[in-house]
Amino acid sequence: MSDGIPCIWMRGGTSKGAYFLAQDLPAGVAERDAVLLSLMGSPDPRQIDGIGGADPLTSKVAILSPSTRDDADVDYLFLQVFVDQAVVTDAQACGNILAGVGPAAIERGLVQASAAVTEVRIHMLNTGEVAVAKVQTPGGKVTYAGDATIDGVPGQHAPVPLMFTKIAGSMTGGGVMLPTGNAVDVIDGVDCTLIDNGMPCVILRAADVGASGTETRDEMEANTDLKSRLEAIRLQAGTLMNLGDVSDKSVPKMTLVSAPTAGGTLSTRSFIPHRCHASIGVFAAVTVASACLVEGSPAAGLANLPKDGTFSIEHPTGAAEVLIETDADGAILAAGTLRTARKLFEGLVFPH
Ligand code: NQM
Repeated sequence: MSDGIPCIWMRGGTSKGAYFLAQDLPAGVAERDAVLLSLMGSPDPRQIDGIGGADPLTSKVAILSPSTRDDADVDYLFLQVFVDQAVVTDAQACGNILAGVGPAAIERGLVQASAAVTEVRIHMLNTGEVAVAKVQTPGGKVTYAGDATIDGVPGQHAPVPLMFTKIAGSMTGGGVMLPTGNAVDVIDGVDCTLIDNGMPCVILRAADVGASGTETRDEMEANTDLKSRLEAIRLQAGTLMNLGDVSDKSVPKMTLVSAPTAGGTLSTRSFIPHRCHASIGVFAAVTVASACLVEGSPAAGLANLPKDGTFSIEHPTGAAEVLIETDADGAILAAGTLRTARKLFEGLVFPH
């Protein structure tokens, strides 16, 4: 395909990605993925022949289409394009790229702005759940200007609050958070919580794998022994979590937890799954916050639980705020977070 493809290049939360309408991409999965690999410049650690940013956090794709469901306005398929492997996977959701979906859907005419703030119900095709985003649309147009801040992104931008319900077992199935039914499974001698409340994660104490949990992203990435140990645990956890052989999948994520150091709930360092995250994923943060409520788990043992339901999940560049609503028995009813997004470029992108 030598003709250009209409594309919006958008920052969503702490990630960046290419937003397309499904109708503008090949319908066949193999052909579509070949196009996406080509335009991102994968596989190549520098993605020099594409628009990807040589980092999993900037090698992401959102595909939007009119919703197939009555209770949603737009369908959103998230695809992770691996940087250094010829892999495109739909085996995870992405709550950061999700932050740009409402604005992009309005910009591309899939959703009409209805008031100063437009509520966009987004059917997340990766997990089958619906997220609700609130987009600032003064005068019927999306604005990205505002005074909201999120750690990991410089400056102030328009707020995009996101709310989720029924995300337990999003990829691991069964509508339950703990796919093995256990607060702790011991893998290679390490206590792990295998959990999915929006994102399949393996949560373990940093100290149990010889880390302090306060390392920088670069320090973590340089620790090849730690990375091999985590990958060995991850491959076993994948099977236990009903995810099958995860060697070519970006889930489960590996999250090392330690006591908070900045007044938050818990400190984290996440591997997604091979590179260390510069901050933490949205659904990963929701899942970690949920793990803090699982009695007997490593996260619960280290967490300083909030009284008002607002969890502050510390990460290498600050903290992510997660709101968790529970019922009288402590069961999780809904989760939410605040993100921002910014349209960076709109035009045609040219696959090779
Ligand atoms: O967990 C990175 C990100 C993500 C995913 C990753 C995400 C989420 O920060 O919802 O947002 O875990 O691969 O964009």
